[in-house]
Amino acid sequence: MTSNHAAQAVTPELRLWVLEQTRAGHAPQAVLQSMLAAGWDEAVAREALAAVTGAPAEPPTQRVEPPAALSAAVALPEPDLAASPLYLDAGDRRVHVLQAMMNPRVVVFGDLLSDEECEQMIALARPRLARSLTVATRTGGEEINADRTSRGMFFRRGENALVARIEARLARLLNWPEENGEGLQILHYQPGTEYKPHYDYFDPAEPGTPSILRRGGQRVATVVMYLAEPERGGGTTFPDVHLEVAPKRGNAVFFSYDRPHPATRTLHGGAPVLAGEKWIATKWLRQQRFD
Ligand code: PD2
Ligand code: ZN
Repeated sequence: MTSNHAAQAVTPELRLWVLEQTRAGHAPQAVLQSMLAAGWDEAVAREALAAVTGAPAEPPTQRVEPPAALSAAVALPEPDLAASPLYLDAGDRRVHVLQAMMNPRVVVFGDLLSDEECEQMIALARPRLARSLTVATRTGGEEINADRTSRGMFFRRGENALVARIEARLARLLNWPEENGEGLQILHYQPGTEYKPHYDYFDPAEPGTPSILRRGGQRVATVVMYLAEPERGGGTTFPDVHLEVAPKRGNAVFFSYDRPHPATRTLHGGAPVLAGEKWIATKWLRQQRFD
């Protein structure tokens, strides 16, 4: 469906489109929203809807904002894959490019971290791990979050030489300022634990989101680095595209999202670990400086 912003009237094309949407079972309000988001004048959109449904056209009410999916896309972190390289120079390390998908934007890297770096990260994180707790809405107390059964901790950005080195490497690899990154998060999964599918961006509909966004803006990309591989299970899954990334030590999966909306197809989760232990380091990248 296209709209003519210069002279808007109910065209046969628009009428046909509304008819198809209605027959496909879409609610009149949803069809109206789609027309508004595509740039149709509200009075014309309501007239087209009325012509198809047979109901009298309702007068335009308050201004309806286009949905978030159609808000402007933002600049994103992105490795330079224009020349289809097998390796990328990440400053102090040559990183392997193993796989790349456009929609959702997902890139799998090999050998991003050495075995020694993985082991050192685990050793530094282990004494500081804590079980994720959330407020129980029913009791008001605290309870274990069933969607996220791993244990974790955060390093401050540049907290030690190893963390600083990895952050500089990621900034170079993804062409994104180090200052826009959150501190690295380390997670430890034991058999039976998982991270249920979720989005990493902050949901604009949540009341707490505006205050979170004041520090650094939205998250626009994630890098999950595998520090220790389980024997079975524990892949990073992208259910919308039926993709599963194997949690191989030293490898990483990068994905970006240009708007905080499921249209990015970046729903992802950590599959249950079936045997062995899985350790990851996650780096979330923000739109602006995260201080
Ligand atoms: O452990 C993972 O594979 C995983 C899956 C989904 C990690 C995250 N999300 C995350 O750290 O955001
Ligand atoms: Zn995630």
